[in-house]
Amino acid sequence: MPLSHEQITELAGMLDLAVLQGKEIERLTSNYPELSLEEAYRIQDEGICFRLKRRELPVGLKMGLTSQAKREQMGLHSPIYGVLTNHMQIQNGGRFALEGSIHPKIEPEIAFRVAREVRGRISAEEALEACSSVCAALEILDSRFVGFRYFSLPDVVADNCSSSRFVLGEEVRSFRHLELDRLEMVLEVNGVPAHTTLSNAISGNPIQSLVQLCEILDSRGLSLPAGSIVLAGAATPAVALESGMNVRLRITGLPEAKLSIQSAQYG
Ligand code: OOG
Ligand code: MG
Repeated sequence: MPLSHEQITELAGMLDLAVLQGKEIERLTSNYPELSLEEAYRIQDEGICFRLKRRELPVGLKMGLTSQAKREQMGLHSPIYGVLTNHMQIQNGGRFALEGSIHPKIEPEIAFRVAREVRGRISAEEALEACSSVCAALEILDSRFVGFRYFSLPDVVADNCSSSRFVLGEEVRSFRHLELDRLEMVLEVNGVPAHTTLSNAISGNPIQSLVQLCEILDSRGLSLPAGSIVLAGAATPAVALESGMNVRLRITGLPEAKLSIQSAQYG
């Protein structure tokens, strides 16, 4: 049976409370095994409305499950998107306190900023033309579901694709010379490489994530607003965060993104 608007709002409220309290909850599909992807995006939309009511501002979108590495890590197999707000952004080189998180992880990404509104399906060339800059990005994930595992695609979509925080490296405006599918990406923890890969791990070419995002948005009758930042999805599996970690993402031709992880008591 399709969910009523009241049920959609109630599930969004449960997830929102889990974020605010930093407490994990049962995956939604254990009670609603027939939850559809379409309903899951509506739960996500409602969850974002809660944030906007708290005066958070939407700043962009994130693609998820765009690399084989991530699809294997999560056992889920199609690209999905979530919404980013200003509250989720941490300045490059800043600190992240673990208190309030459930089971946070970090992952290496590439981000694009789109200069103009993008409406409808677009080609990779059109996607590139719409971008005003590219940068290295770190995403912190924190699933609201028990153990950060065994959830389905509708669960994770409803949970705004496990989004928690993100960091952007300095944005590069003259990027046309970069071969976006051939950049080396090194995720370092305390100066030691944790994962190394090429940027083509992300959708074959990270710009394809933007193409896919526009496709999903179009299928929902939505467009990508001018000025949005778009995370293209992680290139490697995510790494669990621990207090004291210094995390750095180095990408050929792009300024690095970095972050230090702390326990607030000692911060
Ligand atoms: C889902 C979010 C995936 C990515 O970059 O692939 C994601 C998850 O791993 O819980 O953000
Ligand atoms: Mg991600």
